[in-house]
Amino acid sequence: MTALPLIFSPEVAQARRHGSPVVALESTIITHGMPFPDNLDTAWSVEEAVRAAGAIPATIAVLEGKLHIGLSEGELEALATAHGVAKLSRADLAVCMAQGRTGATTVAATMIAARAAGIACFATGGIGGVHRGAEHSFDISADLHELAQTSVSVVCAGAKAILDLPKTLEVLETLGVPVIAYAQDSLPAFWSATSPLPAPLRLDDADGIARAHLMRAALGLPGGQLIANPIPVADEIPYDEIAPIITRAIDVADAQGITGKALTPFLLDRIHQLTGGRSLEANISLVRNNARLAAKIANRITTLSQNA
Ligand code: PSU
Ligand code: MN
Repeated sequence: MTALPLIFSPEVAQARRHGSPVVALESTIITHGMPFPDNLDTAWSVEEAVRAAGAIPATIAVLEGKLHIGLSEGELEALATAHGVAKLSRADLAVCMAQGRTGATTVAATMIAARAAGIACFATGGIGGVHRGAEHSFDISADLHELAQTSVSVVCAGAKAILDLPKTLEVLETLGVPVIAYAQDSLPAFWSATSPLPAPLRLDDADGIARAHLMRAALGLPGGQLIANPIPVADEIPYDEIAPIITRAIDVADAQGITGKALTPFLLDRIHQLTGGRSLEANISLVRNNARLAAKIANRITTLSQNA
């Protein structure tokens, strides 16, 4: 049988030996979600936020066919400056690895890697979801199906508001994925701390989220939890303010015929331009905020499972 080529960074390898908490981080946000050099600065500062909150960061990517769990500074920098890196989801992860190629992992692929590495908790910015017009395009991110089958708790800032949020919630409910707002009733919407939609579930601390994670395992339920952590209000772009900008960006994407994997990166980039960089600052703030919460959850999961 083919052995899985996993490579742990030294600090992740040490955390595994000591049973210390680890937080997985994705790499598509570095290669496709932000421009250089903000992507690299963000990758570093997000790793620092995880360490400061008492866990070890494991940024995940495929480098020359190997699945890396934790990247060195040099590897991070190489990814952040590379052009034309593949964006890997469940469908293309194995092909990329078998061919010895390099690719960045989306939420779906990062969850697969995290589970393979025994990591329970993962922080990102926003997950993929049901795109607007999906009734015509059928564009529904593989992230949603991954959440239904891979047992990792994913901390995000809600689904990106470029998506159809009500349809995204419906699909998550159909798939049996708990969508848990952190310490508020409203569903956060990425750049905005609140949205007009109520969140299906609410938990107010990391301990409660960790207990729910472990209870799913005790029930034998496959699949993860989606934790929707609102962006700090000081950094948000209110929902009513960002909504027309999103509509403009989607109109441009439609006019240019942008579809498939290219759509999410295109829209993020357009919105960064249309907001004069403000949405990028918000994006950086929310990822760091998610990293802090994920580290707390990872700590509680570790402590509760060691005392079980
Ligand atoms: N969140 C961000 N920036 C990103 C993404 C999420 O703040 O670039 C990426 C994630 O990797 C997510 C992917 O899994 O976008 C979703 O892409 P798609 O809609 O093509 O499934
Ligand atoms: Mn898609």
